[in-house]
Amino acid sequence: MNRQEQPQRVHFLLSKLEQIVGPEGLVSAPEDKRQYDTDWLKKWQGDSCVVVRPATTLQVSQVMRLCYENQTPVVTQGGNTGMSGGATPDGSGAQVLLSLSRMNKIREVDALNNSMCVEGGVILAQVQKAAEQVQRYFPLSLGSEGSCTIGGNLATNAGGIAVLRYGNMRDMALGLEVVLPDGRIWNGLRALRKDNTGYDLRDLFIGSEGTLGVITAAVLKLFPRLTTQATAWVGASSMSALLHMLSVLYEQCGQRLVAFEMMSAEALDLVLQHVPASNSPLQGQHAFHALIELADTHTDSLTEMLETCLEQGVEKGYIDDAILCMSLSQRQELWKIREGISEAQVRAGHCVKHDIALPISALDEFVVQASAAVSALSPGLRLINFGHMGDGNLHFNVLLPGGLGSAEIKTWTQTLNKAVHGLVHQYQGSISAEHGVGQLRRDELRIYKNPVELELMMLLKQTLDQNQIMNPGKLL
Ligand code: FAD
Ligand code: 2HG
Ligand code: ZN
Repeated sequence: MNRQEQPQRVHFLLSKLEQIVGPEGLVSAPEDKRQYDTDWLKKWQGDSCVVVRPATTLQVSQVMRLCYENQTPVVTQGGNTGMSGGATPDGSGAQVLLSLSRMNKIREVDALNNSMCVEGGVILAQVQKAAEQVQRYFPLSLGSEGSCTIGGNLATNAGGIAVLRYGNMRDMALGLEVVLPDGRIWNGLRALRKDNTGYDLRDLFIGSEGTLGVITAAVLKLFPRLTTQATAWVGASSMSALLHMLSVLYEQCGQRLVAFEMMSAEALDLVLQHVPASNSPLQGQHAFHALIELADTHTDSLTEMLETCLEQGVEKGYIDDAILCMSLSQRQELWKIREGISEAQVRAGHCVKHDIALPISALDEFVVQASAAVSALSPGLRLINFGHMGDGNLHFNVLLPGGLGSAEIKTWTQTLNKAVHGLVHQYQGSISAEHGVGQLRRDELRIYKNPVELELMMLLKQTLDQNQIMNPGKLL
């Protein structure tokens, strides 16, 4: 569309959209649109032509049909907490931003089937609460759980802190309802644990980052409620030592081990510096720290079990110090430190993020080599290394020195990405473990993804989204 055509076309589109969703479902004033057009990290600034907020699946379908017929690109957005710029429109003023924020109903809770059917815009924390009300547990847990949505969690196949026990979001979904790019509704809301009737379309849409369709509802799995917990914080002198500690816990606690979150001394220091009222859990210096949590449905002896493992860890030299939580408030304080890392990075300046996955057995060697590679580039770079070590996912982030201009930031970003992701590739790891590709990793995907896989992905995209209107410029 050329510039002269644009205002007329936008006017036409707005009036048609208003007929579908009513005035309360449209946001068009620039000052009101801004919060949708900018991402959480304030890294990407887009300019949508309008934000449309349908309230039902039928309305989503009608919106998509209209956009399909008019070849108008659509960017789907949930809680807008994504870290890869996937939910931010481009700056053309031509893309419709479809927000799921009004599709926030819990449709059904079936405790006997251990499942729950919810709309795509339901906030994750509300799902967790609804599960608790029927003595069940929904295990996806992220720092953004008060704002991110189930649709966004599915579209990014979110990970978080309990993956080592429960898997990713993909492992917590039974069925989906998806509005296709041409407006057709696929009702795949099956609440079954077994269904071998052909290709798995559900898994195709999970992790597709809004590029294949709009996830309007999902049937989620529920799990037994965890009633006992034991939490500890440990300090170790190396990643290798910490990995041995993880192994002891895995062997002796099995499925009771729900979280093993690592952070380097630099990551901890950053939190202590930038998050008010945070205190170092241990005395003395430790190169690496880990927050460990066991949980179970019944066993009362979890604290003793964890204590025994920690004693063994100290005896064998895997950890140098540890504290075992004795109260709920102490536990909350420790989690506050872990969950404060993202915010601390934002306050500290510009971080070049690397959300990587490696075989757990390769983590130590990788960290030694990658840390040396980063240090060799410049002594002014601060490595903020932390993550979900129990499942092999590191946030191997690098804080740049202050006062850099945008051109220097861009150059540093390219240099660091090349150094870190090049090494990840050598170790057969992934350059996006849990945050998705979005616009952040799109170009790098072409470098590191197997060409056959890429070609198949492009064929699928072409088949499902013939007019290429679903989140263009993201993922592929
Ligand atoms: P959005 O940001 O709105 O969208 C993300 C992507 O999904 C976009 O591509 C968008 O187009 C698409 N999308 C959204 N909704 C739909 C839908 N209904 N249908 C189709 N496509 C859709 N992520 C982790 O995995 N693990 C973590 O531990 C973690 N911690 C975080 C901590 C903080 C403090 C923050 C700010 C973010 C964190 N994240 C984490 C990233 C983010 O919260 C997750 O990726 C989350 O799943 C995104 O959900 P959302 O609803 O905000 O999606
Ligand atoms: C986390 O694990 C999130 O806290 C965010 O995935 C990671 O800030 C980051 O880079
Ligand atoms: Zn994470």
